[in-house]
Amino acid sequence: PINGLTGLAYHPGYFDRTAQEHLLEQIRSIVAAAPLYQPVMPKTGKPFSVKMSNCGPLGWVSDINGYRYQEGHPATGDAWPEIPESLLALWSDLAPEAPRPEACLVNFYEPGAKMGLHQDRDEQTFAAPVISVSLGDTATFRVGGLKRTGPTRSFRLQSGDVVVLGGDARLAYHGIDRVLKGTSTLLKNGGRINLTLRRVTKP
Ligand code: MD3
Ligand code: FE
Repeated sequence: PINGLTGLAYHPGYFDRTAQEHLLEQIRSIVAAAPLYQPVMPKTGKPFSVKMSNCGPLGWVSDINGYRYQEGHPATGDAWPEIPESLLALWSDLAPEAPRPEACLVNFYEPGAKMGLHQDRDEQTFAAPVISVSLGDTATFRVGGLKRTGPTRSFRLQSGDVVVLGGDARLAYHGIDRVLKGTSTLLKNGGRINLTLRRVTKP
């Protein structure tokens, strides 16, 4: 357990290179239909350094008005593409008891992008875990406890790694400090993709 969080399960190398390439192809088709966009912070309008898209019936968005889940792409209004079968299979494997995921947030980190310490609390239920898949360059991931202040630990997430955040880890503070350039050959131009599968509504 990291920071005494028994609900955090780390699965290094869950996806082998072939499976990573397969997932990448599916993400390319998702972002062809639902283009990556640059979200902004509520109130301030400050842009995120991470670009985002989604698949699934619901997608997580952030704009000047707030954070929320919605059925359509913020720029095109189109429904999000379906969650690929391989990601539904991942969810069934690692969270067999949980109701099916409704949202898969696609985060794209160009070299230099980061994500500040935050909690994921825009969902209507925290009973289901969040499952994270990392692809491309290695990132330094930081996880703390249930309060913003207090001890944190950091560890590296490599291409193909999966993390399940359930139980007491579900509301832990976490963020991405940095993406380490040149650590993967999966993405031709470097950078990192993170996928997070989420249950949004109460089953
Ligand atoms: C720990 N994404 O999209 S994934 C996010 O790598 C997000 O893009 C990061 O934080 C990324 O919200 C981290 C790992 C992760 C995801 C959800 C968590 C860790 C978590 C929820 C609770 C605790
Ligand atoms: Fe998060």
